[in-house]
Formats: sequence, structure tokens, C-alpha cells
Amino acid sequence: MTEVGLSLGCNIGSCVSTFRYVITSLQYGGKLHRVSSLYLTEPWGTSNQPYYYNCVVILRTMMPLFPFFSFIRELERRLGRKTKGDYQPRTIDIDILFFGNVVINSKHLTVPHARMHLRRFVLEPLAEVLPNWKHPILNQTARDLLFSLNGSEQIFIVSPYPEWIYSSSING
Ligand code: PH2
Ligand code: MG
Ligand code: MG
Repeated sequence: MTEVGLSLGCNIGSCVSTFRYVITSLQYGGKLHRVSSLYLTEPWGTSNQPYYYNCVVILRTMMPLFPFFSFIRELERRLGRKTKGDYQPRTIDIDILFFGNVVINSKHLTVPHARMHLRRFVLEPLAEVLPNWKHPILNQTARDLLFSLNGSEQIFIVSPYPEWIYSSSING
């Protein structure tokens, strides 16, 4: 059983419905362990596009890394992800933050995610659900990485977990 950390991002369309659909579908690939609150975040690495909805999901899976990666890609494709550019607006982005303690740097996949330790929109929700998770290369916990960030991107909790999953009045 491998513990997998995923970051979900969306800034086009009905992001909350999209996230709910993703979280439901992820259960075909493993067992849900944690879901973070729902965050609204300033675009990182680019401006001139809408703020993002972001959250973090922790899953426990029996799948090997690459089949799991294909499963995620397929889920993105089904949700109508078309944009390819890294910093373009998107209907859904599902990034593998970590996969157990696997360290891999291949053409299409780098794990742990190469920029996760620089991003408040990743570290804030990750530190919420797994504050003591330890980065297998940097050897620092999610909480430590969050505290040592120096950027000042805006980030707000829109709705705490589990409210945003179940409440029909949250429609981001
Ligand atoms: N994703 C990116 C680039 N910038 N900024 C925020 N706030 N949230 C994201 O999910 C995000 C981003 C590339 O995947
Ligand atoms: Mg991404
Ligand atoms: Mg991605």
C-alpha cells in the first residue's frame, strides 16, 4: 500500500463540481485517506488569469506508479482538460506531489513534484492534512517547508473539509 499525495487545481468552469467528481473517481484507484479544505489561491508563476481553486487529496493505493499516473491522466482527459502549457488556465490539473518515498525524474514525470516546496497553494493544504509528511529529498516536513516559504501569494480557505464536499450551497 502506497500513500499518494495529489494536488488538484482548477480555474475554469465549475471547479467545486469538478473536484467532487475527481475525488469520487479517485476511489477507483485507491482508498481516500484525507481531503483538505477548499482553497482559493492567487495564480503562481503567472498573472493575468483567474484565481485557482486548490485542494490536496491523500490516497492509499495498491497501484504501481506509472499505471497510477495513466489513471490520473485519463481522469484529466475525461474532464476535458485540453490546455497543455504549464501555466495556462485549466479545467483540471491533477499533480502527483509524492508517491510513498519514490524519487524519480523521468521525461513525463518527476516525483516528488519538482516545485511543490515553492508553492503555498500546495504546502498550505498539505500541511493541513499531513503536517508531518517528510519530503524524501529535502528531508523537511510539510509544516517546515510551509514556514520557510518567502513568497506572499494570497490564499484563502473558501470552505473547510468536509463541508465543501457535501454542502450544496458551495458552488465555486
Ligand atoms: N498551477 C500551476 C501554475 N500556477 N497557481 C495556483 N494558484 N494554483 C495552481 O494550481 C497552479 C498555479 C501549474 O500547474
Ligand atoms: Mg500543476
Ligand atoms: Mg499537471
